[in-house]
Amino acid sequence: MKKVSLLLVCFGFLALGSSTSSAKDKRVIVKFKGATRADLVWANGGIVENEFRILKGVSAVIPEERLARLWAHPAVEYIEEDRLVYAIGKKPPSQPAQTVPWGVSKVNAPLAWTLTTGYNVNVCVVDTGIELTHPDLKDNIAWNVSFVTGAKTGNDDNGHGTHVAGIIAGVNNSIGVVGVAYDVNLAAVKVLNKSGSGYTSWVIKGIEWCVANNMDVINLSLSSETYSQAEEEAINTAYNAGLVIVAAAGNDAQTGNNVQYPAAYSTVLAVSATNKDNAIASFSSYGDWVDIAAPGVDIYSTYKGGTYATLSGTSMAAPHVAGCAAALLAFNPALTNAEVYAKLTSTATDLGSAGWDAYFGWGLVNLYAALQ
Ligand SMILES: [Ca+2]
Ligand SMILES: [Ca+2]
Ligand SMILES: [Ca+2]
Repeated sequence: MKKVSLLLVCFGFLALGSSTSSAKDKRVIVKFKGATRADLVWANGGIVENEFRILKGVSAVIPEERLARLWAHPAVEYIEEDRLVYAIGKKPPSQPAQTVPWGVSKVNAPLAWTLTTGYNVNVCVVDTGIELTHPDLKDNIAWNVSFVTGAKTGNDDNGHGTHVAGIIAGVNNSIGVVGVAYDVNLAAVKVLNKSGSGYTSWVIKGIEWCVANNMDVINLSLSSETYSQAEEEAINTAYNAGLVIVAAAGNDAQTGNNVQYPAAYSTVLAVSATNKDNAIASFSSYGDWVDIAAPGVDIYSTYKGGTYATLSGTSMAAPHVAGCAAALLAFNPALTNAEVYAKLTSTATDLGSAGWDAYFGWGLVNLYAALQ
């Protein structure tokens, strides 16, 4: 077995069983004035899940943009959210007020938000999944799928992928955090299990899904010290299909600084981690394959259980760059992946020794500069 680790702490890469659903669909209860008209739900692109006998209505999943039209139909009495109900004492934690995490500010995302917020760009988080019900993420999760044996959906039972997703696209609302590109469509692609490990074959299936489903950007906050020809071929195919592929450089600086894959494949943008003072993180792997740097120390983001957590790792650095790539693509959809790589690296803020170096690559990613 090939071991792949999450670049947060050390973790290992197996597949099947998949499901997809769109969270931009809404779960609703539809009550009718007379006889139940399930046909109206179907006619509006919805899926009827239950027909009630106790009242003249149905529960359904329906695209948000069709709700108004359905409600306007004379046969419909009302539509309400199919709200979550909790066992007494099991309410989710109350939500903190929204703050902008330091890393999001450091890459100049807030300055860029008047120009782009990532709208209409599709970003695959190939990881432990994303918590599908997280109040600060759910509105941005458009797809979920699992390639982990025993896991049926892209829901995150670990926490790592949820943290990564919040850095890219925490929702801009009144709670929690806000992501670098808070209007993208996220795909929760689960390839790592509850303990944060998975087989290379699961990762390959995840990348295959991203290509088959017209994704624009893939974030890979995972790694292995062992080269895989199959994984490299899958990533090269994704690159040749036009996708931007961002990977964490690894957390191996103090434990051998071995070359890390997939970061070291030539078609991948490899990201090292910096702290608040723009110094390289002590754990951040370095080498001639590092392309760019981003915040990765003490990063506050979304976490499982509807909560938030502060974590460190190149796992946290890569999604800052993935978010910048998505925002750049939303701003200029004509850019190729090679042009996105070139824009981000040529406009990065040089750190360390002059020009490219093995710690920071071309420097600290700067979204606002990349848009000029
Ligand atoms: Ca928020
Ligand atoms: Ca590279
Ligand atoms: Ca430099």
